[in-house]
Amino acid sequence: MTHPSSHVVPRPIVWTIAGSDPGGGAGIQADLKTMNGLGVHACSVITALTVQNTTGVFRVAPVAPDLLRAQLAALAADLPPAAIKIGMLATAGHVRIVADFLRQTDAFVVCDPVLAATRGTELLEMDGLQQLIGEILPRADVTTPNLAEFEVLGGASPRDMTVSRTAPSPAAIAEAAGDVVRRGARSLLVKGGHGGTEFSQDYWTNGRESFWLTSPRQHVRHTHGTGCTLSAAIAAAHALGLTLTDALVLGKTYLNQGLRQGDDLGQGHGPLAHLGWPEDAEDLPWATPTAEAGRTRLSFPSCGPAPLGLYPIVDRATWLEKLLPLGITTIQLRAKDLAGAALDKEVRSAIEIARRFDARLFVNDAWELALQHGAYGVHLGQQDARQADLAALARAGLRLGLSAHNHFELAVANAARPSYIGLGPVFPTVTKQMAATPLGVDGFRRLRRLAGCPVAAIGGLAPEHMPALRAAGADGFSVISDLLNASDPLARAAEWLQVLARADAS
Ligand code: TZP
Ligand code: MG
Repeated sequence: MTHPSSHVVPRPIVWTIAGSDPGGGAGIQADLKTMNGLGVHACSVITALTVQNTTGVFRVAPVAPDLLRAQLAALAADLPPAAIKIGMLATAGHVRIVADFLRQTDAFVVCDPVLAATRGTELLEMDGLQQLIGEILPRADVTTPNLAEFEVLGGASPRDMTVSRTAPSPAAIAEAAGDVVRRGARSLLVKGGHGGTEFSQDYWTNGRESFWLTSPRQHVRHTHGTGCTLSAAIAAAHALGLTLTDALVLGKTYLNQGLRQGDDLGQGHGPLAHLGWPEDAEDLPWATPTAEAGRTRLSFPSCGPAPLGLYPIVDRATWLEKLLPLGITTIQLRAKDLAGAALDKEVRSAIEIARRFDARLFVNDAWELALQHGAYGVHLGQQDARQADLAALARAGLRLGLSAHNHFELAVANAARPSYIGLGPVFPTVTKQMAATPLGVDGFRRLRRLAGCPVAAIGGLAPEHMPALRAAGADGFSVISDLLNASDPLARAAEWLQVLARADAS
């Protein structure tokens, strides 16, 4: 017998192991809303009943240990998890039961080390803390302390947790996070949400790599359950196929959306809004190597009101002479095989031709030549952008295009507020060796919505893809092989322009 409602591909299963919040703002209830909205099947293992509302936590009653064990066993036998989010664990005994269970699963694990309510009510017994550090953190793919919890994980006395002190410096956070990782944690996301500064800055490290995620601080009253929501979103996003770093970006984006759109329920700190997969570029954080860079975001000029349109990528300036007369308004010179004087000559020639046709020429990689010769813009991959002097390009008024193919790279690009983003590969491409799996139209649409600037689709594009990609929000269509390898590239370009005109008219 088939169930009419059954999904073709079953949704991934994600567990939350946490405490119940009858007010619906935090704990199990926040986790279920988050996971459900992001499109996974959520299971809940309850560690404790709390009595709380938006004004505070009044009672905590851990469930009997055998009940915790039984819930885990029942779910493991029938609904095994792709990812697990761990929140409040209440007692050392509960920590031990969960740690034992984690040895039997290879699920992705996010640990939100809930130690006390914001108002100070203890949510994990003191002897549970050492167990959490010793047995859960080394198994959790990421642990997400707020600043107070972070200091306790680093060795501060838990009694100091609610004493508000000045926030540690970024350097101190990075150093202390490195220590916690060296002592066994797999990776840490130290959340800056409780600080008092203009930005909310979170620091992630696994001991080898690190970055900061920054968003404007939102001064809102409904902040109950932010930690639960973030960790639940990270677990759900990973279960849906995002990498850890993509899931961290998606999690913060989800949280920003909930903070921005929440309403003030109750007399205290009310719940966030839960609105499903985030779709507003305003909510995307930006990723930078340092906290300082996160507070001094760059910004590049717009490419003007005309859509990027058909955007060929060519290896020689002579292509501009052939293609620009057709009415193409955006073009990129990507002469990977040239260097030195030959590249200089090619860049100058392309700039001169583009000026004659009033076209927007982006120079790939050779940003110093583009700057020196006054090109319209520069296009850089993620690796090249790290080595280029982006501030100098911004000061000189050049446009900037940046490549991205996932949530994390979109957040990296977002730090520079580029003129456009080249998003792909959308389809398999033979032109460039790429580790990334193609986004497809749906993946493109999802990422495109979070980009706060025009987006050019790239990778394996052909004219027949244009209507669907236009509908998915593509402003431009970057193409190499379909055009340049065609038997008659100019006829093929004319065909592209016709399909584009039809897609725009419909
Ligand atoms: N970046 C992502 S895909 C790609 C680049 C440079 C190659 C696009 O070429 P094609 O031949 O249009 O697939
Ligand atoms: Mg490059």
